[in-house]
Amino acid sequence: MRPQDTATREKKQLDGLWRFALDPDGEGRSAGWYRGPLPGRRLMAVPASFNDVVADAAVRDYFGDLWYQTVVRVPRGWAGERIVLNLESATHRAVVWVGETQVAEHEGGYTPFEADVTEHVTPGEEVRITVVVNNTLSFRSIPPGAVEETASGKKQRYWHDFFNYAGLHRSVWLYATPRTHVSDLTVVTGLDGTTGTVGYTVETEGGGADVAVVLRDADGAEVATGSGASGTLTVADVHRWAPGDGYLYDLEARLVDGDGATADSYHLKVGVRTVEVRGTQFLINGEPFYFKGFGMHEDHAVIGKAHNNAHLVNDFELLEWIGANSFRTSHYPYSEDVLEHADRQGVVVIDETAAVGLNMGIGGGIFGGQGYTTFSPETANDVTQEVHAQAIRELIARDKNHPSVVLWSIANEPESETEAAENYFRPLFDVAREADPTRPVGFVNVMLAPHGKCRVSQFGDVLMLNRYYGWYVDTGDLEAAEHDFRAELDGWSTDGKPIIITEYGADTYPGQHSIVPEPWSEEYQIAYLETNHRVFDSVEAVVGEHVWNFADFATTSGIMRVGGNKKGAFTRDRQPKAAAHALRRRWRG
Ligand code: BDP
Repeated sequence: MRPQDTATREKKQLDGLWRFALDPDGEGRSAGWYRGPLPGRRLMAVPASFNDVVADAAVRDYFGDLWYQTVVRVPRGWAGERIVLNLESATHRAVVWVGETQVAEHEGGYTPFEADVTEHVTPGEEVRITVVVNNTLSFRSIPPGAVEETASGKKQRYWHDFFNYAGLHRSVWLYATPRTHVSDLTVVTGLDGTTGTVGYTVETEGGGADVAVVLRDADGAEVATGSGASGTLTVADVHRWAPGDGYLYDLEARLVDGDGATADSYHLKVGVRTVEVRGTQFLINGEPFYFKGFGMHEDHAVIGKAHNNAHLVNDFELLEWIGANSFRTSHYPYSEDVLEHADRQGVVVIDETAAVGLNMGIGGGIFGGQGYTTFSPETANDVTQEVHAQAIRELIARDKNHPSVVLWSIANEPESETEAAENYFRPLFDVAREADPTRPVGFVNVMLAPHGKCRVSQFGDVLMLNRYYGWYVDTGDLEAAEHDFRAELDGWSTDGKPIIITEYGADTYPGQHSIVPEPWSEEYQIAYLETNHRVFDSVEAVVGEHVWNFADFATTSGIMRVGGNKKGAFTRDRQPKAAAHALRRRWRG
């Protein structure tokens, strides 16, 4: 649960400039760098990816341990409270010390973790917080990678097509709650005609207390109350949460002690809506929904994958400008601020884990990965599968209450045409469904595993396809692309499931023009999109189109990439290419 300020809780943000040190010899842990000030004088902004902040290639491409440290005064008013240290993310894993005591350890770069530090801090006094982040990717991490020996030393390799930005990308908090407190809250909403239902479950820690809940509308008027740790509230004439109408109620969960006083209070924004897959339709509130939008990235100059509110608002403004109603959090869980904003704006989200690049048939776009087998005892194995399962659980635990989230994507373009892939993925779908029985689950299929060959799609509720007809295949030949794409979709249509085209796109160098549609030109990007759209419009089971990508983004160096991936409708600094205007015409009508 995110840190909050409520009648019983307080939070203190620890963002700012932290001490920062790279540890290329890996000596910091054994030398106990957490016991005192970090060596060196370098400072680093938190939140930020460290890579592009420093003007040095050795820093940008660094992998291994990197250390962050700050000193914070614990508010004196927190005496007697439970005090918690919360990190919204540390990419890709971290160990945390408060003073000289290790308080937390976490694997996975995009989900939050926290530690009860009550016993290690004194309200009113300063305390040193040290975090060692490690950004190395291996076959035991999600996403995977490998460290290889080269003529110039060890190099980090990975098979996903975006730069391995790392560090403390999101906020760090210290917060206080009463000892007896709400420890989790789950809502499931339903509709019965004009009546809405809000099923809730409140979990408590730290002692016996009664639970009371109040649901208020957006104006603050009470619309339903309940008592007990779980129950169902009903709302007559409910204002539904719907695409384009991010109406939110406020659910307050209160713990009440023996004297009727409020022991703890926690608030959750609730959007009342339903999601259902029926045949080839994707229904929101019982109505067919067509996804229009993008696969996105958390990616900006200088700050890398850091969360930034100005960029958040700007990106959503551009989504609205262009007429998008949805996006996918390709290829990792985004900051929870992004999901809260999607809730408020009525933007629909496909929420994805960081399982990208589990495919040795591709890499850095479409080629590469040679020299490895995806699934084997040495590469992705049952340990990897458990790390992956945990990534799914943590994603769902964090995002289960967001009305904007309508579909879980448990992986992007993994190997899916082999028996090993089938065995690896089957249990992971169960993990997702057990964690959330209310939303559909899928994974994103790559063109190397077309209809009839893919052995994993059978487990999904929805088919999510990334296809590059007219780019990686039929390059420059849009007539062949149209024919081949339609033929493939006719195959998938026989599965009787909704199809969302989760990626289609063409690299486009802004300012590159051509009188005939020539790849890389702005004209070609438009012609490519129009070709794809003709295909989608002619296949009934297609219920969505997400262009790859919303904006140009940073990648590793490679002969396929010119200053990063250039498939954006917008440039990296969010200026429209000609295709953005064309999409706007299609999506806004
Ligand atoms: C797909 C990946 C995406 C890449 C894209 C591309 O899902 O991450 O950026 O292709 O090559 O393979 O542009």
